Amino acid sequence: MSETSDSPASAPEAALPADSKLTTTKQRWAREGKFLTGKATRPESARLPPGQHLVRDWPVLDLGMQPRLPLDRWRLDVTGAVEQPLSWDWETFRAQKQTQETTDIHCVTTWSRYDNRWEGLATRDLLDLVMPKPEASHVMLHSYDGYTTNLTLEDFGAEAALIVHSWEGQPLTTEHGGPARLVVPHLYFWKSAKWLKQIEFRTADQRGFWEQRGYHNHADPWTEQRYSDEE
Ligand SMILES: Nc1nc2c(c(=O)[nH]1)N[C@H]1C(S)=C(S)[C@@H](COP(=O)(O)O)O[C@H]1N2
Ligand SMILES: [Mo]
Repeated sequence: MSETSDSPASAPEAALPADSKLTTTKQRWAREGKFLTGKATRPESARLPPGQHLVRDWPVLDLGMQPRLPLDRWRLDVTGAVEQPLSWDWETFRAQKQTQETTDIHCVTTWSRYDNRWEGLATRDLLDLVMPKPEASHVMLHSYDGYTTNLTLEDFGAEAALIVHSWEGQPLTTEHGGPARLVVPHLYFWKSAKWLKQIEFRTADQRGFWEQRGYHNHADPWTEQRYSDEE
């Protein structure tokens, strides 16, 4: 790296923005330790969670129907315990700040797939826009096929979680949840709702489709939270 005369030390201080609602929310999260995933960097030898095997193709799993959403009829609604509910059409969604992440998929049916390059809106950026109310603790994701799945606010806003519209530089196909799906890479893949329609912020937890049918409420692959500890 070469030295430049225009070093940051000699540059004038950038003016700090005044305290906005947004920075206030972030400061509150910092105080409360929100979104600490406890994630540690793992050696490559520990990349595959227990009981999983690696696949190269990308299996398709759904409830037997794949809704086809013309982009001009697509909407994403954010509802419930937020300061700024919103209803986006496709253009507005695509105009949001873009983030790329390359992450692994871990499906509860024991396949894992490494290095999926996603692009979309970071859930953290969505949180900044909608500003969850202090009492918001969970989200329920609602999909165009009637599927639902639930997450804590912390898991929804995790570092690498995205609402994606592209995979490997191409628009997400219908079978994999396009126009847009959630990807929450640190949990089993059933938490990553395809054909995303509505994100409902809630003040209490409620189990989603698979969570009501014997799957674990949290879904951490590293501790094999596959099936429910209930009943
Ligand atoms: N809307 C919707 N999202 C869904 C599902 C579904 O049936 N409907 N299946 C879940 C399950 S069980 C898995 S393993 C993944 C599968 O995603 P894929 O088909 O892209 O591999 O989507 C999850 N999200
Ligand atoms: Mo699954």
